[in-house]
Amino acid sequence: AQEHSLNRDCMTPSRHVLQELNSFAPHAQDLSAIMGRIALAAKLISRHLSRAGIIEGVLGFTGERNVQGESVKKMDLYANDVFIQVFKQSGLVCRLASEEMDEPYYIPENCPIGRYTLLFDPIDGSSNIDTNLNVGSIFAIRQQEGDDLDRRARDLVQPGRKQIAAGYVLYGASTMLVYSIGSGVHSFTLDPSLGEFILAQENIQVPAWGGVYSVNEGNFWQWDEPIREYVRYVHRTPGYSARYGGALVGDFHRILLQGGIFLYPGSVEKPHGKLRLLYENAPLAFLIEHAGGRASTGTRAILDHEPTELHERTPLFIGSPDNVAQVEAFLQGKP
Ligand code: AHM
Ligand code: MG
Repeated sequence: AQEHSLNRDCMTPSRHVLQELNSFAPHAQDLSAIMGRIALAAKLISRHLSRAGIIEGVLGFTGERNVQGESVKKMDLYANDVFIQVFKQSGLVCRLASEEMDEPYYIPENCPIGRYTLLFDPIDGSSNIDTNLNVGSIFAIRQQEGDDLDRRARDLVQPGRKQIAAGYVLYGASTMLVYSIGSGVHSFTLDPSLGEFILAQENIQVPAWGGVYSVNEGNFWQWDEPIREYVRYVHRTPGYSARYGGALVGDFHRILLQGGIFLYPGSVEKPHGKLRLLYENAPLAFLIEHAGGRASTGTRAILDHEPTELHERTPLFIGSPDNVAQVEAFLQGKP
């Protein structure tokens, strides 16, 4: 029994990657090292968040606006820098693209051998920070393709099917890391006494149906009629419960474990919704598909959507397969 529990205590994300892939597989060592660096980024961000209000630079805005015209929070910048710093001198990742950066960031010293690209949302749901509610980080790993110096990063502007791994960190009551390299979805909890992420649950499967629906109903009058019809249907049908936390990672985590659906439809103001394909929708779509669920733009799988630009947005309907199919039926006018 002791051996079993020690084995479990030593199951960090880097080691888990080696267990999942054959250790001699071409990418195994690289992906294991990448996961180790992401875990370090998560710990740095988690530590910073946990001292909000007592150290400088956690709460509030920087006074600047990002590429998409949104006000930048101090934590957005800190977390973005953390991801860049942990991959310096890694020889792994040549380029990083994030929600907070206009163009991809190059790490020239890694480029001769760096074979991967990291796409990430450093702090997702950052409006939650100032009130001490959960936020997250989202990431995806792709094989480096094309010319390193192509600043427009055409090779990154490709469907989510190109992802070889994806995951998120949830900074909640505890800090969790959830990832997949295409063989199941696995979660880890940060043990603060050890400073390590330790395996919590392997091969997570989303329930086929769930009663939770998660959507910002403040946008009701901005939606197209089919979405309004769906939400009216939910209101008059027993068995549904609304849950919306303002941070996608937290809302998604609940649905992954307990079933249901998260919706961010297009609206009059934002016809493609708010969430970004490459940093938010595609990584979570990768996870949900590997957990037996579905993610849809309303008309096709998120992972098959062909982007035309780096910071592109799409509507998002993600969660239990039966719930997603039902929303699609409403959108097609045949519920
Ligand atoms: P952010 O990455 O700029 O923080 O924006 C994404 C967040 C999601 O976490 C969340 O689901 C959504 O925005 C909430 O938006 P809204 O306030 O419109 O409901
Ligand atoms: Mg985000």
